Amino acid sequence: MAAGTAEFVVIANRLPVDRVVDPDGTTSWRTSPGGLVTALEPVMRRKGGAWIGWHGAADEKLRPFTHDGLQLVPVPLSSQEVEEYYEGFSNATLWPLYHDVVAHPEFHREWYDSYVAVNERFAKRAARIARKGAVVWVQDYQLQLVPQMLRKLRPDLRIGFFLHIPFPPTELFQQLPWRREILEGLLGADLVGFQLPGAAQNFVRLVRQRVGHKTHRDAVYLPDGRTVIAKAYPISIDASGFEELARSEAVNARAAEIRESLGNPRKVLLGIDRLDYTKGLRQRLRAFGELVAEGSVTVDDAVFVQVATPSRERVDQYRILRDDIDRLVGRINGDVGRIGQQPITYLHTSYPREEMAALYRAADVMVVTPLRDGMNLVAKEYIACRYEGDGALVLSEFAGAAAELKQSYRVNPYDINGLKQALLDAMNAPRRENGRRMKAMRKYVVEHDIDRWAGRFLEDLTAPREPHDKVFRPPQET
Ligand code: GDG
Repeated sequence: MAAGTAEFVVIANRLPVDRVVDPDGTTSWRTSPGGLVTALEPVMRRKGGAWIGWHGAADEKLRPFTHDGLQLVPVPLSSQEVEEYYEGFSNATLWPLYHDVVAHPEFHREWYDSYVAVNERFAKRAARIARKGAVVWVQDYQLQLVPQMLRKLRPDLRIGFFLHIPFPPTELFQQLPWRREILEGLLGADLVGFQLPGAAQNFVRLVRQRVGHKTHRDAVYLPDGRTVIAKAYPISIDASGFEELARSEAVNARAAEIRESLGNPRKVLLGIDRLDYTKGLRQRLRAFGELVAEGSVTVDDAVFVQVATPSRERVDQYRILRDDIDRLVGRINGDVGRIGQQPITYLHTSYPREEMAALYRAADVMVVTPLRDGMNLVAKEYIACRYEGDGALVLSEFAGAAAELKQSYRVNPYDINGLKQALLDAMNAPRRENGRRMKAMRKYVVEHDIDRWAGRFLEDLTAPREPHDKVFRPPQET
């Protein structure tokens, strides 16, 4: 695409497309299903926007191309950068650190150097294609230095940043050897969005303590007269798209087939997650296993279907987790299963959206029990698919979604007894009780969908701003 032409630019670690190889060997691109691209597509088309991101293959340079009317700008990554910037600093340092250190974060200086180099590449690419005064929206933890880098190159741009994962409490964030660099990187944006108000407050407090800027509520006053706003924008889903899919005949027929092949149990419980140590799979499966072992639930009564989508398979912690879960499921099924009747159906695979919707339709109880999660879209997708107003959601209080889905059965996932009780409550509640809860949650999710999320963020990002006149306090030592 020609330099200086894009009026709206999205920067994300990945482009919203996957490469597919057809049987005859030719390759083509398919839009990857995801709320973000669905929400941003209309804005991108209207404004002649561009999306900058890695295309998913290491050591390959591609020219910008158009797919389905979207202008895509691929950023190359070498295999060493995939190891150090992506698998290393992003997924073995920042990811565990930002998720309450539920796994141990690793700090390596060469990983950070690679993170800086890759962030710089993304920033330069954006600086080249953005039109004067364009709006640029940077996504997520892999690119926290981009706002500052981009502002240096192009002070005329309006820059927004959204963090999809939690922002840690100050005590944990302080562990990061590059804490100040990350904070300053984010402060290059005009608007920094988080999933929850608490995360925005953590950020503002850290900026005050560590960088020494003046702050007031959600505003940070910079010495150059800029004001950075840090606020919560809880993300959501394409609720009507999911509902439409869920209402289709094919999906309902498939849902019936799924129940049938599970032996038509009284209750089907379902978990769908990327196979990630933040998602609380161990605790959830143990709780269900104990219920069956002690006879509170029989195999005719209930089965648990757990879909664990393969994820980050080259990162050590994820390999260990996969083996742990394999063993745990094997042990539970071995201990309490009967011939032809296994309490847990475990699927380590990913499915098309239609199959996901069929699973949501087939499930009486959706079990979402992360140890820490920015939002958790699966919880909202389940609700969108329950158009008859039935079904129940068991939801961890440590998922961002818990702040909104107040009628769920809320649990502390570390409390196995509490978890067992919540599963029983959700399974055994009268229909009317679950109906009342589900209707309230549906109303909320339908009203607060992804369009509204993107609209609110972009409206705040593009609102007129005057330079402030706050006195600058010199930065304290860190
Ligand atoms: C991060 C934050 C935040 C899963 N398996 C399949 C599949 N999925 C889809 C789900 C859902 C998405 O992936 C997972 O979203 P989550 O929100 O549950 O979790 P993360 O991937 O960890 O996402 C999270 C999110 O960003 C958005 O801001 O909510 O807290 O961690 O949409 O449906 N989709 C298909 N097949 C699968 O097998 N098609």
